[in-house]
Amino acid sequence: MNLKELSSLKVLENNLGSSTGTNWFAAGAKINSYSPTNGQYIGSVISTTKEEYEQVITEAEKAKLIWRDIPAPKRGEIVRQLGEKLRQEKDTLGKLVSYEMGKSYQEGLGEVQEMIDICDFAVGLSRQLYGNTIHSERPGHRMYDQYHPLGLVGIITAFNFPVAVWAWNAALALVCGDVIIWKPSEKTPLCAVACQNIIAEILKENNLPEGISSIVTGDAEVGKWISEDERIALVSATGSTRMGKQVAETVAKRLGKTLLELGGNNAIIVTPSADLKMTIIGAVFGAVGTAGQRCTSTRRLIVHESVYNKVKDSLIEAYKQIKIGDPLDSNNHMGPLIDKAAVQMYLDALGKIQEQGGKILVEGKVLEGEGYESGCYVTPVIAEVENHYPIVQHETFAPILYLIKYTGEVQNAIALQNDVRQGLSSAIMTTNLREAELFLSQNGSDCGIANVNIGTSGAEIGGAFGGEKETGGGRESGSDAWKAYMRRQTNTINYTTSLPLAQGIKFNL
Ligand code: UN1
Repeated sequence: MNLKELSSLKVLENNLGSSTGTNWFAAGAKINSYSPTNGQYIGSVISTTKEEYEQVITEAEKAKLIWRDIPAPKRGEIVRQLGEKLRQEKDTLGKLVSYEMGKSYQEGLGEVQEMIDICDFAVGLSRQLYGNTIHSERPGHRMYDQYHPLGLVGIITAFNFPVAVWAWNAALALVCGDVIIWKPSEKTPLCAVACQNIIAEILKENNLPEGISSIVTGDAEVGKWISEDERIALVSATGSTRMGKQVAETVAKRLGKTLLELGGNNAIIVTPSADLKMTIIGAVFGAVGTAGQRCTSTRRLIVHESVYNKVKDSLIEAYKQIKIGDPLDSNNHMGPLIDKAAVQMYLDALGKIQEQGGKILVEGKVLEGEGYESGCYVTPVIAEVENHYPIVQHETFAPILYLIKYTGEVQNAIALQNDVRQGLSSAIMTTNLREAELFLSQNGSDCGIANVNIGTSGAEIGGAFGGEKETGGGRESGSDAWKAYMRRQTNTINYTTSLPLAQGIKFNL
C-alpha cells in the first residue's frame, strides 16, 4: 500500500506517543508498528513515561471542570462534529485499520461506520440522559433521580477493533460529560493516533481544552497506572479475560468502577428445522471474518444429529471457496492474523485439538510464498470435537471452528452452549417458534447477546453490547449502556413548612 494515501490522518510523523490533544509527549521507548499484511514497517509511536502520564492526567483533571459544565446537548454537538469528520475520513481510516490490523478493507470500513453510528446515537442521547421521577411517601415532597458525569474515564482497547471500541466508549462518555484517557493496544497504535488527531482538531476548532480526550501508549504497565489511579472513576476495558481479571482486581481494591468486555466462546445451535443456506453463510462469516479475531467470532457449531452430516459437508465445501490474502484486495475473504505470536497460538491450539481427541476436518497451516511474506496468514480450520475438551473451553483468537453434535431435544444443545466459562454471544438457527422462544427465555442462552436466525458476530451499535460470566458483565454501546458512564443521584425536595420523617418515624423536640 502507498502510505501517502494515509497522509490526511497524520499518523506517520515521528515521535507520537501520549498526548493531550495536539500536544505530543515523547520521552519513552519506541513502539514500531508493522503491517501483518506484508510485514512492512508503517510507523512508530513513543510509549508514555510515568511523568508524561501524570501530565496527561493533570490536563484531564483541568478539562473535567470545564467539560462537565457544558450542557449535554452542546457536548452532543462536539460528538456530531466527530461523526462528520469520520464520514470524511471513512475511506482513509478504514484503509489504515485494514493495513495495520489486517482485517478486510470492507470490515475496516464497517468499523468506521460503527464509529459514525455511535456518534449519531450519542448526539440523540445527549438530549435524553433521563432520570426517573418518583412519588414520595411524604406529603409536599418531590423525589427524582438524575445522572451526573463521573469525571475521568480510562478506556483500554484491544487490537481487533482498533477504532470502533474506542468510539463506543468515547462518544457515550463525552456526551455524558466525562473526559477520556485512552490506552490503545500496542499492536495497533497508529489507528489510535489517527483517531486522536481527529478529535484533537475538533476540540481545538471549538476552543475546548485538549485534555477532554487524551491517549497514553504502552504495554500492560500503562494499563496498571490507569487501573490503580484513584482519579479515574471508571475503567472500561476490552480484551482477554486474563487482562480483565487484573483490571477488575486492581480497580476493585480502590472501589472504582469497571466496565469489562472480555472473551467469548460463541456458539450457533443448528436445529433440525434450520434454514441451512442461512446457517452456512452465518457460520462461515462468523468463523473466518476478521480471521476469527472478533470477541463475537463463531467458535462452536452445535448441530443436531439429523442435519449434522449435511452441515459438515456444506461447510467443508464452503471453506474451499475462501480466498486468503491481502485484506486490501477485495477479492479476498480473509486476511492475516495480527502477528506471529497469534500464529503460534493458532498452531498450539491445533496440536491440542488432536491431543485431546478432536478430529481435524479442514487442515490448518501457515501460508508461505508470494503474498504471504509476513508469516501471519493461516488457513481456517474445522474440527470435530466434544464440548468438554479444555481447548474447546478456551477462547483461541483464530479461525478455528468446532463442530459438536447434539441429539434429542434443543435443551441438550442449550446445555452444551451454556457449558463454557464465557457468556458473550450466542445464536440459534431454527424455524420452530418453540425452540426460538425457549432459547431466549430464562432457561435458554446465558449470554449477553442471543440471536435467532443470525450468526454470533456483527452486532449493531443500537443494542447494549457485552456478556456474562467471564465475559465480564459490562455493557457498552447502545440501549441504556450510557448509565455506566454517569453517577446517579437521588434528590428529595420538601416544599412544605414541616419536616415529616420517612417511614412514619416521630421525632419531637
Ligand atoms: C469485538 O470483537 O470486540 O459484533 C467487538 C461484532 C462487532 C463488534 C465486535 N460489532 O462483531
